Formats: sequence, structure tokens, C-alpha cells
Amino acid sequence: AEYLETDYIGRKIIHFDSIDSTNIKAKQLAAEGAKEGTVVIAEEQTMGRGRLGRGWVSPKGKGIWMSIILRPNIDPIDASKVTQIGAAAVWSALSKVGVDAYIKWPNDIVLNGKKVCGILTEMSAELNRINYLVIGIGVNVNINSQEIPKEINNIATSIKAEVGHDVDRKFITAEILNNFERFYNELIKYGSIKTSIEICRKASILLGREIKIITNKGERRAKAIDITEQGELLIEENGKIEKLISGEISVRGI
Ligand code: BT5
Repeated sequence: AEYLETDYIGRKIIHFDSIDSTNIKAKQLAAEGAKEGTVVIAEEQTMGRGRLGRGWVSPKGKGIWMSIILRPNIDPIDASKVTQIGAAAVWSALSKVGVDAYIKWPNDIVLNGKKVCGILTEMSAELNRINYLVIGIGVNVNINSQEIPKEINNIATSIKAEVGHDVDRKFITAEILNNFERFYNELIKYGSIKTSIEICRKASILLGREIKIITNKGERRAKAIDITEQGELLIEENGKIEKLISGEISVRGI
């Protein structure tokens, strides 16, 4: 709390020692009327979730497992913008503690080629209105390199595993929330995510590279060209430019 500089994001934090998933809890609280900016944090998740029903490994006391409740007055189609805001907020917080990471569009932060953070945005919407939106952020902070759970050992890392010492979870958490509020206010007030997109571009591990795009229709290869002001990935395939709204991207084993 001593590092928090926000007006409303994280001014109410609900803390759990152990919980199934902070996203599940946050959605429940949001449905019951919790205020915008309410944050759910857990020391451990027993059923942490990724996208498409995948799991998120969340060992006790070793990471930042948190979810922010939001009530943006935006079109539900634009919900993925909040994911870009989250990625920019996490990247900037890591940069502030000297950790030089990359953003892998749309929802990962990678360090030395391995995933250190994942973001899961979920919402409840009707027609043209978002009822609530929850952005879940998972950051592997103080997991020892030898203690990275074996099911993710090849693809995951932690800040500690890369920098060699413990880092202050509270400071990073507050910085993520400070940045998040700044970038989110830009969306709410001006309908723009310009600052976030600048960061997502600058820190992107994909731009300029040949990538593999994995969809339910199969795999394809293309070149990542740019990230638009709307947060879409621009790709070029056989001279044709296309926009992706979200997706599974792999680039040389990452
Ligand atoms: C994500 O999904 O990356 C979104 C992760 C969101 C986690 C946060 S924690 C707080 C909040 N509460 C929740 O329950 N979730 C959110 P996706 O892109 O689908 O990646 C999932 C994949 O990442 C898994 O299938 C694993 O391969 C890998 N993975 C699982 N745990 C990991 C970890 N701790 N670090 C790095 N990779 C992991």
C-alpha cells in the first residue's frame, strides 16, 4: 500500500491466502456489485486459469496472482484493449526494477525467451454494453530456477530465476496498478490506448519477425508488421496485410 499512487485502482484489495482463481473470485464479486478498481490478490491459486481452459501454475508466495475488476463504458469488441493496457503496465513495472522483458502479443511477457507473465481478460457483456470486465495478471516473481514446476519448466521463468535475487512483490504489484490506472484512464477519458500501444510496439518480441499463427483452422506463417492503435496485430502473408484481434502466436520456439 505504501507504493500505491492510484485514485481508484487497488484502493480496495481483497487478499486471500489460498483461492481457486482470483479471476473466478473477481467475477463473482463483480456480479455482486463490487466497485471498479477492486483488486483480488491471492498468495496461492489452486485452480489458476489461462485462456481456453488452460491452467496457470501459481505457487504459494512466489508470484503476483491478481485480478482487477473494471466497468469500462466501451464496446465489448474493444475488451482486448484492456489486455494491451495490462501488458504495457506489467512491462513498465518490470522495466522500473531493471528487468528488461519483451511483450509477446497479445497477452504474454517473456524474459530470455520464456514466459514470466500471462494475462487473462474476461467479461460479462450484453449487446453493446460491458457489465463488468476482469483482468487477471499472473507474474512469476520469486520462484527459484530449480523450483519452476516441471509441467512448465521448458517454457516458463521467473524474475528471480533471471536476475538471481528476490524482488519485492509489493513494489511490483503497486507499480503494475499505478501504471494500469494511468493507461486505463486514457482509454476511459479519451477512448485511446496510445501510450500502451507505444509500449507494446517498442517492447514487442514479434514485430519484424516471421511468426507462426495457430488457430482452430490450423497453422500459418506470416510476418508480424505492427500493432495498431486498436491493439490488433498486423501481419503480412504473401504481400497481403491482415489484422489479428487475438490468437496463438509462436516465434522460433517462444
Ligand atoms: C495466460 O493464458 O497466459 C493467462 C494467465 C493468467 C493468469 C492469471 S493469475 C491471476 C488470474 N487468475 C487466474 O486464474 N488467472 C489469472 P495462456 O496464454 O492460455 O497460457 C497458459 C499456458 O501458460 C499454460 O497452458 C502453460 O503452458 C503456461 N503456464 C501455466 N502456468 C504458467 C506460469 N506460472 N508461468 C508461465 N507459464 C505458465
